[in-house]
This record gives sequence, structure tokens and C-alpha cells, in this order.
Amino acid sequence: MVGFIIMSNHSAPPPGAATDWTIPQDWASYSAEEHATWDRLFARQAGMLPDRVVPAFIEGLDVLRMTRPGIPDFDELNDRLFRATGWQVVAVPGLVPDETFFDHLAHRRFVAGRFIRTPEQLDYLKEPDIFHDVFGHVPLLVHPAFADYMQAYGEGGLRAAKLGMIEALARLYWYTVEFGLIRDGGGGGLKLYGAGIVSSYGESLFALDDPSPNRIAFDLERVMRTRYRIDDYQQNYFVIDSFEDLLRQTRDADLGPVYERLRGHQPIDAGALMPADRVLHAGTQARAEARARV
Ligand code: HBI
Ligand code: FE
Repeated sequence: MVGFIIMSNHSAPPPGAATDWTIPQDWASYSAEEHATWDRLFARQAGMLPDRVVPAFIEGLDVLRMTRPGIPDFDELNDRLFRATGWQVVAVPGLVPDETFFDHLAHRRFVAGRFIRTPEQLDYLKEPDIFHDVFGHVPLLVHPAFADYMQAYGEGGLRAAKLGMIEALARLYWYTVEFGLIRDGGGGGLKLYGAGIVSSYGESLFALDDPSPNRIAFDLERVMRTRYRIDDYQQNYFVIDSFEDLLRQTRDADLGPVYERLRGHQPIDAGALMPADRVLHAGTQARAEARARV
């Protein structure tokens, strides 16, 4: 689980970073122990994901040759990624200001932490590291509709910043890019695609198998109103039909009227169900209740 908070803005890049907050990856300076941490995390996820994750994720790992051992070298990764969809990965020291983040996405650049968690932190960290950012996020950037969605999200973020609606956009990111589920082609089953899930062993099991969380069909306004938790597994997962459909519902939506309606509504608590929801699974919320008691 990666429990990072939305950082506030207008801070200057740290020494050594460019004005757009990027830094060199400096691949040659990773230690043998750091490469071994990547390999451990990779082996654990690769062993359980194949029948849980959306097939496009596995195809992305393959196209990008990410199945080779060791922390990926961004120069090599970018050769393949750029040829596939015109995206690039750039290294940053940690969380960057919202508008910097949106501007990179709008230009098809995905920002990734260059550091990797320590062996003592395999399951929880506060800021996204290279395993979360690169293993979790980058494979799907090979999928054309998902690649376009990420760019559209960055463009939408820049507009939302001017309208004071970043919180609504952050919820959209959270419940799609980080914690999204997708319908499994023909069958009635669900698959994972959110990076916060696929980079977490525990949540990869919980999100699909546990009776606690709600699983609700994706609806843009509903998602933009829904609070989320950063300290534990999610209480709601929202399910898209396809990446093409997600792109249609967001890029082609006129967000002006959506934002007007959002201003007139209260946010929805994490874990709550609403009358208009298309509920695929009504969660017991047992995990959230057990956590609230301690
Ligand atoms: N910075 N490095 C990094 N990674 C993120 O995911 C990120 C960020 N800054 C801001 C941000 N995300 C949020 O604005 C979005 O989640 C909406
Ligand atoms: Fe992330």
C-alpha cells in the first residue's frame, strides 16, 4: 500500500532537480541490494498476478521487457515505451506539486520516484517508490486507450487547477489509475488494473476476493464525490467496462456542468452506498469496522 497524501503546491524543486522537478535516474548507482529488493517484489507479484490482472498489464510487461531481473534502466525502457505509445518515464525525487504532475502527464511523461523501499518496508511506504511507479503504472502505458486517458487526465488536471477542482480530479485518479478494477472481457469476473493494487501483494488479494469492500460500476460524478482512505485498503472499488469506455466518459465529458453539480453536493464517505449505485458487490465493511474498533 502506498499511503501518500496530496502535497500542497508552490514549493520549489530541491537542489539538484530541474525546474520541472526531474532528476537523472543514475541507474549505475543502484546497489546489488536495491536490485535484489526489486527482484523480490517482482517475483511476488508476477507469481500471483497473471490470472488477476487485466491482460494488457501482462502484455505491457512483455513489450517493455520488464520481466528481466533488476531495476529497469529508464533509457532502455523509454526506447520501447516511446515506440509503443509516445510515452516517457522521467525520474523525480518524490511527490511533486500537482500542477507539475499534471503538466508532465499532459505531455505524455510519467514521473517516477528513483528510490526503492528498504527490505524492512516491503509492504508499506508513505511515498511512491520506483517499484510502485514503474512496476505498477508503466506497463499499462503501452495500451493505446489507457495511454490517451493518462494524457487527458493531465490536461483535465491543468484546467481543474484553475477552477479549484483538484480534489475532484484527485478522487478520479485514486479510484481509476491507482485503485481501479475492470470487467473481465466476456465473463462476469473482475480484474485488477490500478497501480496501487497491482504493486501491493495484500491489496491484490483483498480487492478481488475479500467480502469487505463495495464493488460499484464506475460513474464519473459518483467517483468525483467519493472520499478515499490513504491509511488502509480501500472501502470501495469502482469497476470500468474497458479503457476505451473510461476514456470516453472522461475526455469527452463536459466537466463544466459536472463541476457545478459537484459544488452543490456533499462528498460521499468511503464505504457508503448510494441509491443510484450500480452495485456489483455490497461490501460487509468488516475490515473497516474492525480497524475502527482498535
Ligand atoms: N507526484 N511523484 C508524484 N506522484 C504522484 O502520483 C503525484 C505527485 N504529485 C501530485 C499527485 N500525484 C496528485 O496531484 C494526483 O494524485 C492527483
Ligand atoms: Fe501511483
